[in-house]
Amino acid sequence: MELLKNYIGGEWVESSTGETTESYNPATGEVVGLLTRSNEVDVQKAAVAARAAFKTWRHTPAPVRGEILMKIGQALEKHKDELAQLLTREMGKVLAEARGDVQEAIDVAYYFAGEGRRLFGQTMPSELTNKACMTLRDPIGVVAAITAWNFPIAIPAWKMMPALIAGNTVIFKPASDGAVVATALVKVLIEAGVPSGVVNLILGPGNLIGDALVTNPGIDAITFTGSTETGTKMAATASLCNKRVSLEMGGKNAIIVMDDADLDLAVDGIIWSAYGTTGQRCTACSRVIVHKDAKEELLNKLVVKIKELKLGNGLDSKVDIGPVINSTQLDSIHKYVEIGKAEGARLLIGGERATEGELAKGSFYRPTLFADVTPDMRIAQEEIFGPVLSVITIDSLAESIEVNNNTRFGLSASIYTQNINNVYTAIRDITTGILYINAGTIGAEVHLPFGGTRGTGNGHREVGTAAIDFYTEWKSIYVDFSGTLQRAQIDNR
Ligand code: UN1
Repeated sequence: MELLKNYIGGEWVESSTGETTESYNPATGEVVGLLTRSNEVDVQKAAVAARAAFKTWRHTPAPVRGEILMKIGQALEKHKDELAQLLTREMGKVLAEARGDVQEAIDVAYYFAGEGRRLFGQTMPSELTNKACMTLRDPIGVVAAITAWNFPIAIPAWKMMPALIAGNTVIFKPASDGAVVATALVKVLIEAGVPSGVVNLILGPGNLIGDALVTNPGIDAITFTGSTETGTKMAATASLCNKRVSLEMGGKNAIIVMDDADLDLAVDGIIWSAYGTTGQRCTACSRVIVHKDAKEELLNKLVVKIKELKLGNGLDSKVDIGPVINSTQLDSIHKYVEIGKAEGARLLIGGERATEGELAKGSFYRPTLFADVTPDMRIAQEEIFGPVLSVITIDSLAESIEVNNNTRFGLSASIYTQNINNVYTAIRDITTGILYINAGTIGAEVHLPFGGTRGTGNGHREVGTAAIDFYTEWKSIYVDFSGTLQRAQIDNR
């Protein structure tokens, strides 16, 4: 099997350790790729290459950088099918969703290609005569993009496209469970004409190279999507190095279903948000907060739909739910199911591995539904990242909003209601970064800011124009054309 290497300064190179790791297909257990395993020496090489490329890339006019992003979008379109197939083989999501993952990267490439002709600064008057003021956006320098396996094309693109359009160069460190796809993505970037050193790929486990990426003095900023535990440690280290870090971490996203909701519509949104991508989205719905008068009917409808869901290999077009990413995650999900039972929640369906036939070869878990969950139970508070849904019953809209807001995370939320007053109360009082009305908790579009409040992140947003704020420094310019010394705050008083 071909060894997948690092891509540093325009060359494919083996890591300095000479060691390798494997990436497995979670549906079949087969090896999908053999990966080089880097350490801090390789990080240093990538940092040097990225710094060298930064000198010319930052002077490449932003509209020209935009043309390269346009070509990235076109190349991704050309390779969409093969990338999607590989993506399903490496991380398991069903093919239709894998195509969506690639499409999200295409969208973000085109969106930020256009941004190359904007990157707006501001002009403003001076308080002194014959003096002009303006602001510009400067790139930060070298950005390390540390990404998750659950959107192995979209999330790297979310980070790389705004970083590149702003004039930064990138060191891309994908999750090991998505590294084969990441390598294919880098090949597409090369085909599209990204110059040597502008994007560098470094493969290896986060516990070996994560720290080196954060502390290396040649790296200026870090953008991370992954676990709350890792991200929080990373931010602490980064702040000691005075580095900017953007974190995209956990979620405990809820769908509120009011007594006036269209229940069939709500059921469709809940099934898609909770069990789509096998529950492995930061935005996945893992809590339903239902009004007591709608509860019984909603639960009955959910159980009927869950029974219809077909588990299997995501390459099979009849399959609804693929595997979870690996056996460690399978164990972690099952541990939470045991915790839920011990806490007194009522297991309605699921709650076990699926092992019949071919499923035994992979990491499959049955879609799971708990009722009679109380807001403070661990299964209602902690991110499970799997197909496990907890239903909490409430008496009023005010209570539903309080329960929604009362977790350590704040990524997305949703409300199903036909009442316009409920809608606007929710818009005003729900404190997540993303809110859907009469739609599930997943499916964010790339031209709106993406991110969450509280422990989901650290105040930054991905995609949309908001992302540019993270990848640039504001520079304030004062041009004095008076020919005399003018002292602000003094001479004009
Ligand atoms: C994630 O799970 O980290 O809104 C990203 C969504 C997708 C992105 C999810 N567009 O569900």
